[in-house]
Amino acid sequence: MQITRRAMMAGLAGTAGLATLGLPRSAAGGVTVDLAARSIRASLSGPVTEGLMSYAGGGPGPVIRLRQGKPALIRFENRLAEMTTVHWHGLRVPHTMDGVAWVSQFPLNPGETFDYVFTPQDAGTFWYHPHCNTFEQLSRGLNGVLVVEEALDPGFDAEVALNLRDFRLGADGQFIDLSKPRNAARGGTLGTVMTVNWAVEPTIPVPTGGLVRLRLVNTDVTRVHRLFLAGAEGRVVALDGHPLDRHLLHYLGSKRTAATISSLDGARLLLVGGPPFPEQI
Ligand SMILES: [Cu+2]
Repeated sequence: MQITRRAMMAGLAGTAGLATLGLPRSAAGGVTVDLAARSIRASLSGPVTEGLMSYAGGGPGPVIRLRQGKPALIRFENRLAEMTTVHWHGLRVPHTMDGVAWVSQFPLNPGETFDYVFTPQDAGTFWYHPHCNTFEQLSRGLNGVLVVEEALDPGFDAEVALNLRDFRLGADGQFIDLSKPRNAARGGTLGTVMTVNWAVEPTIPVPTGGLVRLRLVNTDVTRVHRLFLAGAEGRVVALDGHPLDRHLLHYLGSKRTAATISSLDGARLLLVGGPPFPEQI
């Protein structure tokens, strides 16, 4: 008997369901994302830094874009040499998809995979990170921005996701102690290399005269960012995924902030953050 592809698919559709056959589940009508955590080396401040961790090959985790009300399937693989999970910060997901080791799932050993399946209920700016040896994996760079797009496009001219993350590196570019007890008992141990999307003071082009939405995510566990905008008008439109009617872009402390800016003709916008306090390094 000759089985055509069509006949085979019809046959499968007639069985109890694809999942019970061990076939990959798909996010029908939604978004499927392949994601892997891995150890990498990269240059952040000059010398190559060993022992970084990322969900991408050479920089911060990818900006994952999902759609409000559309199912998402995120196929995760742990390529680290240690256990990990993925937590979806701020997203309302089923308990079993929340990625908290020993609470909502068993931690994933090196080489193991897990399908995270959920349907985002809220549009907004979120992020994802491990929830297993969390402090160390986060400090080594393991995180990324997650965007849930509105069901109806609000019509911005451009959108920029900014992942604000400090690293604790010595002059040789290698990690120094990730936390100091003295600082841990106070405001936290600040980083030594301040980055945006893993770059020090990057320049990011935006369309002239355009209405630009910034998606600011502070992926640092200790730092409060005081941000100021020069060269354009800006306003905060949402905080932690909640729309706001508030003016001025001013600060960001362990928060997710969405801001709009109107860029001026030929203007250079400066998003300025204050430096860490030296005595806390
Ligand atoms: Cu979190």
